[in-house]
Amino acid sequence: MNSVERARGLIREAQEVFRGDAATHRQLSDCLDRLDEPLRVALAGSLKAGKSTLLNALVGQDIAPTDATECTRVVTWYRRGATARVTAVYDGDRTTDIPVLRPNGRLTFDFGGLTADRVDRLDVTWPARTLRSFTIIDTPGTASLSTDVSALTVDMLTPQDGESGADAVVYLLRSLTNTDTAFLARIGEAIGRESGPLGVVGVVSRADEIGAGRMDAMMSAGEVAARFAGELERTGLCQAVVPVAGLVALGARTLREVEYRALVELAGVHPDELTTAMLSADRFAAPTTGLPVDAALRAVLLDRFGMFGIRLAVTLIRLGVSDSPSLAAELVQRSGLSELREVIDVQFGQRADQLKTHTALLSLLRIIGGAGRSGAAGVIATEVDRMLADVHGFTELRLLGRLRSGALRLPEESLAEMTRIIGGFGIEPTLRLGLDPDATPAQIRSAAIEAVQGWREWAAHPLLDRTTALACTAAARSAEGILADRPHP
Ligand SMILES: Nc1nc2c(ncn2[C@@H]2O[C@H](COP(=O)(O)OP(=O)(O)OP(=O)(O)O)[C@@H](O)[C@H]2O)c(=O)[nH]1
Ligand SMILES: [Mg+2]
Repeated sequence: MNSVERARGLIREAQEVFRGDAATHRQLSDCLDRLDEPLRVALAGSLKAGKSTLLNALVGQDIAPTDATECTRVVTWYRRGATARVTAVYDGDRTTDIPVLRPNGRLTFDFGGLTADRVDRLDVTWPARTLRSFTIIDTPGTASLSTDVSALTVDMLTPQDGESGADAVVYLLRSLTNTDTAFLARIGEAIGRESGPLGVVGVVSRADEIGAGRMDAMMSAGEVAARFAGELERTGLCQAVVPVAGLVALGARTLREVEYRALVELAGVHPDELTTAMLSADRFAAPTTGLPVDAALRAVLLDRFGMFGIRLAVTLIRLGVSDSPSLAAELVQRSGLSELREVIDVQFGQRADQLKTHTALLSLLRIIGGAGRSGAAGVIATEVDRMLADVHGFTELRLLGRLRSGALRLPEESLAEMTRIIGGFGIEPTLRLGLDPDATPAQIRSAAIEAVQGWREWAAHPLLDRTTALACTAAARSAEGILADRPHP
């Protein structure tokens, strides 16, 4: 029986035990239902880190207000629905529809007479494809651990009841501050229960602004932010770190023909002249620059792509990109969004069941009152604790975070191999074993046997410290898992 089914079974058993307690029974039903819903991914991070912009870029549509005052202070849930609709839950249990406005083309949610401090949550349903696989939760920026709004985000990520909470987190930051490290550690503790975070991906956000001025437009965001990403990886708090320029990505995914034509016109300007006109944003948007594109449209470009995005687009057009879909694709690739989507798929999408099971087990423990309970509930709680410690997928996720932190004493090559075998690049057996996708069952089997033996030998190495030896044992177990899943030839 796989771990989802085991978790379902335990929740049902708990329902039996709490048959007579309507409130607990309902919480347990919610817990069960959640296993069939899309994975809940929260976007968290410091103030103005670019969370809402990144959400829009991931969805490929403008659905989350950016820079707006009231709505950015409220936790907002984006779910898939047939129609676009925004509902505020306020004053405890009251709800009201919130109009969506676009003054000057900028999306805002009109709170009317409501103020952010009265609103517990905004629920947005939207007909967007990405939301089929993920429910995305946009959280208010965290300034420090002590402010009210930060507390809202912490509560959301580390829920006290069975209702809310995220299964995975994308944490955005522009520089690694103590607040960020403390916050990440806190999330890690809560989500992974002291043994390390489950499902946390770091994003070095607004990557186009890092090293601004010095930047060569053809450099990918990755190159610019790689050093910083390395620092974040060494904290061991995230499974992967990706630099992303969300603004460029969003602009690209929603590129309009009129914008494309304006960029083509700019690309036709003599390079020296354009470089001078683009020395600063003010200069670029000024009414009199002698540039072919009118000032209003230049301001729009600046707002939608930023200076880096415009420079990058112009360079790409000069290099021969000759239609708007190709330009959009190149920009998305270079913004880091493609890589982030891949990482989200590998770390969250492919492991959705495991992440959801993990959240469900923690909720179950909270609902039934933990292992201190006696009787039938105590037996269930003990079994939940055992599952949390034993489910190998959980171990793999915790280990993925630590692999890049330098905590394991293994050669670089073996670390890369360990990342692969525990599913760091995808959970398909061929990916784990580094084989061709069309490898035969016999090839998979023999490679898996070899991997089991190799990692067991490492684990038994007398000079290895305990942490590293345990990690090698975990890698051997991952390889055994591949063997266990396939019938003997
Ligand atoms: N240059 C650049 N600007 C960005 C990028 N992402 C966001 N911004 C700008 O940064 C500002 C804040 O962006 P938001 O997406 O609202 O950031 P947020 O983290 O949601 O902000 P709060 O919710 O208020 O904490 C806006 O002016 C965005 O246009 C980016 O990748 N590059
Ligand atoms: Mg925001």
